[in-house]
Amino acid sequence: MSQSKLITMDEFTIQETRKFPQATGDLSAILRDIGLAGKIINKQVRKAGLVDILGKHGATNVQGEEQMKLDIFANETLINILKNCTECAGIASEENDNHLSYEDTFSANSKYVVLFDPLDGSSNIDVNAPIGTIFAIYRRVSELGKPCTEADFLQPGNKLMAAGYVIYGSSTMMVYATRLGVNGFTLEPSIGEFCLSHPNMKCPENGKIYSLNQGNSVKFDDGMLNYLTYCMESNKEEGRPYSQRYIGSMVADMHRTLIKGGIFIYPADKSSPKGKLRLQYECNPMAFLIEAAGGKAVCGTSNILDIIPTELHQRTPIFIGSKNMVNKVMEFVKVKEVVG
Ligand code: AHM
Ligand code: MG
Repeated sequence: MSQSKLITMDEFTIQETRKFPQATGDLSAILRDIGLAGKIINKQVRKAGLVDILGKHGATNVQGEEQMKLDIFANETLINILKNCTECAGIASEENDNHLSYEDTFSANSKYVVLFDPLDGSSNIDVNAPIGTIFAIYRRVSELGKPCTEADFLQPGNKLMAAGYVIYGSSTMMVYATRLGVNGFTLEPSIGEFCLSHPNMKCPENGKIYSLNQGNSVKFDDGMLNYLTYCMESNKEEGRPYSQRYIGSMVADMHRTLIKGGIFIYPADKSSPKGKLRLQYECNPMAFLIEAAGGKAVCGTSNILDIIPTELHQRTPIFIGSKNMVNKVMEFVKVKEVVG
């Protein structure tokens, strides 16, 4: 990135906002604050390998403060930063049973709510594999001037205003989608700014990688098993057998899927009939983003974004990625209804 061409995420979002004369810039303020939280979380993630030297999580550090677990640290960082953001009325998080409505006069008049998984894939911390923060931003449906309500957080994905993730990988990136498209920003550590590095990201229509926890296949139904056979079958013209890649960190698996194409799957199985991943702060934001990039995301027969949520922490099976690969898997797998 040549310095003269650097566009910071802040500059970019403001430029995008100006394309709409009626836009107030409130959404850019939230994206900026999520970016700020991402930078603070990133700093802590980068130190994670040092905890054995500097003191284990849960132990007391040299200043006499207790070391916080990284996922709790990430959660508190997001909650506190968004509380200070005058545009955010409240949040819901994977780490909290219920939504949190910010009880101050500014927040009561704020138009947006944010849902997040503060540190997804946290079981990967120990092995230095990528992890991430996933976020989803809705315009609230409850009355302005009053605290936000659960209904604000139970909107379907097709009502999202923006969504994305921060990936703490070999570099740190923030990728977010609005209805205008998907853009990726790489953290330039020397200036502490996310800078536009991946403009107008598109998920290739076809791919050659399937990504799932194949160790669970003893619990899969026939549709899924037949699809796996299809992926592993030889067909030169169609580029099969496909490669299998699975990091076990949704953000990392989705980042690869977005850039290289492919399909990421977390299906329902005999022990998890509703799948594992959470609709509101894992699947919907990723589905919104991948659709904005030209890809597709379904729970079986219907689009993820059309599911009407009934619970904050509800799960859904997910098939997401390159459009043609998702269409193909739908020929094999049928999941009619996913509720709760
Ligand atoms: P988490 O929110 O507890 O970290 O769980 C979500 C993670 C995803 O990042 C990943 O896709 C999946 O769980 C991996 O699950 P599994 O270990 O069952 O393959
Ligand atoms: Mg998670």
